[in-house]
Amino acid sequence: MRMDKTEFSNKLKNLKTDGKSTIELYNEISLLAMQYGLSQADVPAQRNAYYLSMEFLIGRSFFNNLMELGVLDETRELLKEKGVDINVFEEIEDAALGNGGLGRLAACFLDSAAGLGLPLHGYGIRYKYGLFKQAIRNGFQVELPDDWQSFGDPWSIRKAHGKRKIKFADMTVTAVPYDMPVFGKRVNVLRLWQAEGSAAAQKISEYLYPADDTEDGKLLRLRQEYFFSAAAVGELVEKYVKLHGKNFDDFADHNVIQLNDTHPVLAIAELIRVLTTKYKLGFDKAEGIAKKTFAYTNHTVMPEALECWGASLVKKILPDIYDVLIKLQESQTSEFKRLCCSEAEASEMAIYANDKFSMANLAVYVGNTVNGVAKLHTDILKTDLFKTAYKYYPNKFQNKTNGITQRRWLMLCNRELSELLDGTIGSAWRDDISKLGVLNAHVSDMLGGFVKVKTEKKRQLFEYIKKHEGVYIPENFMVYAQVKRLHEYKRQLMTAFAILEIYKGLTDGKIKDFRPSVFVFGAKSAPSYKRAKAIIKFINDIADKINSDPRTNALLRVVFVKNYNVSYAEKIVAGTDVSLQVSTAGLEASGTGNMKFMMNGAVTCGTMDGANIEIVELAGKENNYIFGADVDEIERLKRGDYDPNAILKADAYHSYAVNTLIDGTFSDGDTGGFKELYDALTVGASWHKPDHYFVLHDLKSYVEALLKINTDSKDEKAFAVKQIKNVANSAHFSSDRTIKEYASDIWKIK
Ligand code: 26Q
Repeated sequence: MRMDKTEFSNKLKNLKTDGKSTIELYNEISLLAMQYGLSQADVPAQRNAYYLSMEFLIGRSFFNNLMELGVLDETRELLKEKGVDINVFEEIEDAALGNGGLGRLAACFLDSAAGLGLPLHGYGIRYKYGLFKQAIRNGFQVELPDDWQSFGDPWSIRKAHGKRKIKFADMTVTAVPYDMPVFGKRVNVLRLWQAEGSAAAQKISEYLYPADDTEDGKLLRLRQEYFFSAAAVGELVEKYVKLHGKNFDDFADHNVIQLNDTHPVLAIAELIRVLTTKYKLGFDKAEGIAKKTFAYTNHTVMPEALECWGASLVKKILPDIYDVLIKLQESQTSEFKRLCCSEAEASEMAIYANDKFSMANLAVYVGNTVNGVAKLHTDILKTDLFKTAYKYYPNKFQNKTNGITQRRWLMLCNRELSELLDGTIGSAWRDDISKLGVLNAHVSDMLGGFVKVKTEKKRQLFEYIKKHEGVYIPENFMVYAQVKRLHEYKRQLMTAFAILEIYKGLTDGKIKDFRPSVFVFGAKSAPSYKRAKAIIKFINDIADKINSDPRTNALLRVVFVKNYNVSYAEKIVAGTDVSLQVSTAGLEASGTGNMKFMMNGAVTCGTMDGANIEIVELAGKENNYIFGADVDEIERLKRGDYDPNAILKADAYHSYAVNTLIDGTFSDGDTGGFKELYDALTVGASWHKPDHYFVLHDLKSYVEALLKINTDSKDEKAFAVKQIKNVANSAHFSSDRTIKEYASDIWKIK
């Protein structure tokens, strides 16, 4: 049933709110908006791009969808008339079907493609439980199930007639699609598959990242990856046959499939399997079609995050896929012979080696393009991770620097700044983000307004933190934030040490005239990642100590926000002055949080890593704070005899901070976690040298950068200029720009 805007408004006006719970209202309004939104659905495009991803970190759909449909303000007003504050819907939990940057990127991409009117659709898994909810007990992370569907799921439609059978050697699973429309200039679809059937079958779509430290866990993850890849490929082939018949010569003219990291790479083998078995194509022909259809994005250079599958595991549950993979290996071997690769080169690029299948090598071999997600990252792919492949297939490699959607990450999360921009440069930037650059000529016009907006967004953030964490932060405080997955390479531990050094400097009088500052952390650790969990405990202990010390707590506070998620991020990015992006150079592929902060007018305090490099290139080094070793320096340190213990001996402040791990200042509750962190820095472990993320090497320059920021910020106007310059040059980091590049250089869609 079609519904136009007037009808939507009338229905909303007539909505009875009395006596209804928030959840009831949420479902009713959402369903109304769905009906209205789906009335705008388009005719299918001739050529479509599909984004296969294990994660879609959508967050809350309610506000975003109403905004995309152009009815958010009206709904807010109408509800107000009825005595309902629209913010009550903040009670509705996020759909956290992802755990970090890769999943959030997928969500931003879908938003941008719909916004630009480009036919890009998503395929993923409809997990029953999203990323765990994080509680902090006694400073430790505790994981609780995230039953996100308990509020209802009005933004999805179950499409029972689209269900498919997915066959494993030991069971058959039904994949049932749930469609989430993505509203914009076009209505695209995110299709998430739910596993149904026996209890074992249902398990496949139960959890995001089942623990994979056991054989059973690995098996389940393999099933998940094949499950949604096969459902997607099967559907695309069937659709093609319906429209164009069984001649597959044009398959790649109508479909392009983007593989979001290595997790969906089995889709390649599945396409070849279906074409060769069901439609009797020759292997070479099927391989040729796959080579035209798939493109691969790499999101990490950390070897442990590149998916590999044990050959016996694959053979056991997916014997036909095993056969295809072996044939691909044979075809690869003959191609390498033709190309005269050396044996060493061939084994480096091999799909099958040491009884394992490398999903990365498979994706590089078959992928029509291979892309990194920031300039430096793509360079590292070319010169390091995939250097041999780059030598033989240089034309496959491309860079596509990540982006974020300004609709969620500016218009929605920072209405105040958005309205200020309208008043300063007009509202054309809302339809064409590249117009934001106009602001460069109006920085001084915006100074006063900007400071007011920032102060207001900080006030809102502090109120939220008070409500959720019980920590009070006085209004005049500067905000430094480090929010991201917890990982050693991201170096939250280095920030913890820096805070301890500042704390000591304040207590012993070495640091004077310090502008009151709060450090805000938000991070979830993988449940089995012991060191990351110890770092969370350490930060929470530091927060307790500093916040309760009357000598310093008018100047310095620390908050670890629990259950950091997309909705929390929306508050934090808007209310932050300084964005902390301090990964070891060469290891953060891009980062996207850095872009969100930039767009909301925070300066970056960071290393020359990932997209930070492009951020400071565009916003100006003078408007940001870069410190620490760059990639070349890190390479030299790795080759030389880097000695963190010498640094510790020479610097009393460093040794104070690091020693708190073992001198009884804090207690890890006899878990041994703090000692383990200390040892990782000072003696190393069987798998790594001491301090292999170079925390101690960069710590001194980090503290100096933080103190310089603190001093600079006392000139409120000069500091606001830096912040505004960041906003003014952030258009490049809109995912609209990124998606346009994918659409023209890789997907060829219009
Ligand atoms: C691999 C094997 C086994 C189990 C899990 C995994 C696994 C799961 C998730 C490996 C990697 C991920 C997630 C990676 C991720 O989020 N990467 C981030 O991607 C962002 C978008 O491109 C970048 O901005 C970040 O720099 C990058 O860390």
